[in-house]
Amino acid sequence: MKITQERFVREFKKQLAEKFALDVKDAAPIELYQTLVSVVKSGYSEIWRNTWKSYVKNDQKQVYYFSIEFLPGRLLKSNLLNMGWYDVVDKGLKQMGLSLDKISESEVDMALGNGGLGRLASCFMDALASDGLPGNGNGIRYKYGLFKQKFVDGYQIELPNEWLTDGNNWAVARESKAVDVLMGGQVHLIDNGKYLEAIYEGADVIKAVPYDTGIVGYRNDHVNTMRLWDAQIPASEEVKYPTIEDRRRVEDLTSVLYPDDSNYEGRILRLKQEYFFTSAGIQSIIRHYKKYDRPLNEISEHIAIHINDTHPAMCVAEFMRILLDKEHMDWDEAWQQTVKTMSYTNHTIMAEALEKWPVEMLATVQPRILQIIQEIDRRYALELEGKKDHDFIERTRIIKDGMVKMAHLAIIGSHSTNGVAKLHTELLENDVLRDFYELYPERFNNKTNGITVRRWLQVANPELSKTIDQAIGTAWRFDAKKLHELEKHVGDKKLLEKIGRAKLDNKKKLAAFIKEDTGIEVSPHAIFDVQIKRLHAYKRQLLNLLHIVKLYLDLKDDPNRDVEPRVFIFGAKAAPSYHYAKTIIKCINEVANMINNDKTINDKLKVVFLENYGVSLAEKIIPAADVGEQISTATKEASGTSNMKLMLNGALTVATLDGANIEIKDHVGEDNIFIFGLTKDEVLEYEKNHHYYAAEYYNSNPVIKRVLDAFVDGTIPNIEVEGHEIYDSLLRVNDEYFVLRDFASYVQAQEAVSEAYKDKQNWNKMCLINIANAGYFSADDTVEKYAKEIWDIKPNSTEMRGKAKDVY
Ligand code: H53
Repeated sequence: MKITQERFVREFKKQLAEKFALDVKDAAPIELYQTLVSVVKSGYSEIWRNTWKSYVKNDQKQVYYFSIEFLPGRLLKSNLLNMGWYDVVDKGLKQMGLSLDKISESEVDMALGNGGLGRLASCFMDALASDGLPGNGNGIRYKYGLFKQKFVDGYQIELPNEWLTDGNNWAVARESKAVDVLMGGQVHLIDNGKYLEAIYEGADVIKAVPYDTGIVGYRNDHVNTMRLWDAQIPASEEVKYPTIEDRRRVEDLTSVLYPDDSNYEGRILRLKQEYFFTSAGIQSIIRHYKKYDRPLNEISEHIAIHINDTHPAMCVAEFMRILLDKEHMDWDEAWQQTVKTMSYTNHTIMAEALEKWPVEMLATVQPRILQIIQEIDRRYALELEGKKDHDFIERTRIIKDGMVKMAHLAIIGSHSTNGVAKLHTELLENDVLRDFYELYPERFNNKTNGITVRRWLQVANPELSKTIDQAIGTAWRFDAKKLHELEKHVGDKKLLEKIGRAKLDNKKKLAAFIKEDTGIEVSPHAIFDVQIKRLHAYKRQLLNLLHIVKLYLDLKDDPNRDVEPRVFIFGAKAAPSYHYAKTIIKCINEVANMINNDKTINDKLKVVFLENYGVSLAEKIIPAADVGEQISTATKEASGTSNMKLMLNGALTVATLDGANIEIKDHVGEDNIFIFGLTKDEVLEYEKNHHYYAAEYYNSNPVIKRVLDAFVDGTIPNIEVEGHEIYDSLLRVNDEYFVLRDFASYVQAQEAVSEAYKDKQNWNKMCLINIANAGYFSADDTVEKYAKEIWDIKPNSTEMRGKAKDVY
């Protein structure tokens, strides 16, 4: 729909009157928001329908991205931007005395994910649509999103996140597309003369109802679908669930998102969730495929299914189940189609995150799926007999010691396994999945993660976006790699000043938000040093904290010390059951209290821990960051994506040589990033030879000793228990993540940051180089590589990218 300001205002007023019988001046923010969503939706619904129809008409190969998490955040502004409506709507609302920023605040974040994995899935959704690619999301519509975080006396408290209270205005429920998912009970295979028939007894029938959300591509008349499934009781089964508790047993299946990131809890409900959305998705894909009478032994030429981490690994077995039991295909043919259809991304090498499920548990969730996995495993071992030694086969088979290894299922059952950054893929190939790499070298590949530059720069940081437009035009808005043209302007002092000014404006906004949210006053002229990510020991928020305590103690020794003022900003949720992570939160909060209330410190040092970190809060923090902390122990962070978002917004990175940090360094050059710490080889060597003794660093480095002592000698108040826990984890449990080993090197890097900040012009130059190189981490390009090298799908639109001009 072509929109003009006049037309938008008319439509908005009309829908407000129809929906709520209200005038603009009488409407509450939520009513204004809901009206705006309806107007926006009516703007893309026809394109949505046409996109889908064109896939069918052109018989186009499509990818289905299966992910147990999606973390889209708010959709309003990003949809407006992608539709090309942003400015018109902004002005139209102003004309009515309204503000887009304020209305947008009424949108509750869609927080159906924990962190990097879920946010990546949403960046990919946006990129698939913007690349004009036929791509669909498949996941779970949790009734409760990731918990709301509050701090009480410095401790994290979790509150339920009932994001659906006002309804979700973007999604469309499609009862007519519901499918039945069978769980539990028993299964018998009966030879009926023609084929083996699977007879289910005593299984629960669960109705999976899809909720579809349109994913609008950037100015290309292309809208894809993210399909999230809700669990309901089928009408025919109502009598089986007479009490509220009985009903809950079914409905609770999609109630809560498990709040763990890079970790898994072996709970049966989680396994049920995994089977539920996997089965619902696969059934609906095959049903749709069959609608057009296409032969099933060619299905892999028409659809690709992506397994995002191991949670949807049962896709392999469910696909086999349908081809075997419902379509009566023979095993070999079904297996061939399955392997050709499936692909898998590994997102971690951390042992605790690699899912293993007890065989008995899988038997109670879906006995037929277990049978199929057992058969895949048996055939796998048989196939390798005589080709590989016994140990190799035992190490790599799917079922071992009564546990089903989901990563093995995903690798054996798919044609592609990729890591998410060069280093990560290298570690998979040479270390964690070495055996499989030896077996299937052609299946392994790297796809370094990417982010959507639209949300993380165009929407989140309009000031910087405009500055960039003035320097290099608007082509970067269609092709983020064009940001690189900024490098030609590295000597343009006016531009450098403007970049500095945009940052200062954003810092002022964040300072106002911090004041309103926490009561803490911070100076926008201080360095804003940001660490935003899940709280996890390997991400080493603790290293950051130890450095802060050092700076504090230095200032206590010498209050007149000449320091570059800093505001340390944290945003992080800890899994509710992750005790150590919560201890670190408490300690950060108490250090913050101590420092912020110490009059002798003044504006030289401030520590702010913002509550309830999520996508929308990230959009406020990132544009205002001067420094991004990417300080995980080398080898532990598969990729990281906040590193990319922060550099894109002109923050300089303090980084270990871990995950995608290495590729960031390769792009910006060593002079434009602050690298420190152990390398991958050093970490692996320590881990192999066990000759790291943290206490040596404590005993030999008086700074470390003094900082650690502050945790146990009462210097930092209110952490009697927590302080000891930290102290013991480093000295008695021997510092699993090499915090003390990297401390001195980290301090040095931080000193270099302070020194560099003194020369503002040079600092801004470094920022420019970071912005200019961030385009290499655009999700549009990452997804294009998946499309070409893994999924074999092609764009259907007439390549609008780069063609629409004069956006702003
Ligand atoms: O996935 C991100 C990576 C990040 C990694 C993260 C992740 C999760 O958020 C959850 C589970 C998991 O196995 C991995 O920790 O390094 O950037 C996207 O790839």
